[in-house]
Amino acid sequence: MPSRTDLGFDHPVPSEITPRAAYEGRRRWLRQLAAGSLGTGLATWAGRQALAAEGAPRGAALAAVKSAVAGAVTMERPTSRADVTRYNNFYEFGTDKADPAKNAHTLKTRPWTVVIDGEVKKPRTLDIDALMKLAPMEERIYRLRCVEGWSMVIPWVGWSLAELIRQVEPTGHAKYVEFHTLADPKTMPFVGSRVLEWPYVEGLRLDEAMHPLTLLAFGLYGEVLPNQNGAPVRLVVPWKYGFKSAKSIVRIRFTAQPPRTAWNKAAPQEYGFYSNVNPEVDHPRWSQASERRIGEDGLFAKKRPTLMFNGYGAQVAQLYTGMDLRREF
Ligand SMILES: Nc1nc2c(c(=O)[nH]1)N[C@H]1C(S)=C(S)[C@@H](COP(=O)(O)O)O[C@H]1N2
Ligand SMILES: [Mo]
Repeated sequence: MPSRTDLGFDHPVPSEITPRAAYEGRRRWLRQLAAGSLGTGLATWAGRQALAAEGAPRGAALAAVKSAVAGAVTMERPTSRADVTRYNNFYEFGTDKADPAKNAHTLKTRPWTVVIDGEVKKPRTLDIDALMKLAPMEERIYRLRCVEGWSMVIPWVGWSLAELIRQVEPTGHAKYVEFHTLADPKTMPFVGSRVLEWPYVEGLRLDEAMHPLTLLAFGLYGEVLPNQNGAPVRLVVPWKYGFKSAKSIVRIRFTAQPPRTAWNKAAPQEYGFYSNVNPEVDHPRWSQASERRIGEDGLFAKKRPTLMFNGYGAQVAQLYTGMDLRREF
């Protein structure tokens, strides 16, 4: 992102979380395990992985079924829960990777409503708990590639955004979907700072939003989302750079015009509307040909080659046939 360099020496130091909070979180987790309230299958597997690593205090379990969507489960080794919950970009809570884990405890995720409006026949205002019940939770293990040149593998819990879109019935004018995120200066210390224009807004073309891989996520590692990862609901678009995956969403608006998005407004020559992962189109200030996988970033670790569409080309390339992806980056 424009304000930082990415030298690879900014990996967070061990947890800022108090030992007591971590300890209590783990005890609650063990009680849930003993009570058998963790659901079955992958969610439980993810829970055990979570137990093995430090990170954010444990949240409530979120049971999920294995996803049947093509490409939804990579066999690559997931990034540790500690890294997923401590190495974050969430500028509302600060611009250092360790800031969101330190500061996002102030985010209030209940009550929380999401407004769905604009070019739809059935606009709705949904309480977060009602929204969560709208479709069965699935576990999706996706690669996440940040535009800064690093990547992770994250086991998300959620369901395809398409499930919601079908229910609200977009009108014939709907061509884009806009995602508005919370901008609350009382709980978000960096809202008001001039790094970005707030609220953080992202957007997709309607067909991208309808793609089965586009996920509305409510959890990770078999638990509700930690605040720093965008609780209580965020977007995950695995073939696009991470900044498209807006956190802490409060409004989903269908529009005829292309949305003005936060990073595009801040630096249009650097961050295009599409922002598909593309190793052949460099960022003006660095190459996008390779990436470092968080957790593998020792001094002598090799970078990994970045894959077109972050490796999801078989599923999504047809969305872009006929487009010049250098021009429409
Ligand atoms: N509201 C909001 N959403 C956001 C961001 C942000 O600063 N604010 N950062 C984005 C960026 S740059 C990335 S890489 C991902 C990081 O998600 P993670 O911290 O859960 O890995 O969130 C994205 N969503
Ligand atoms: Mo990012």
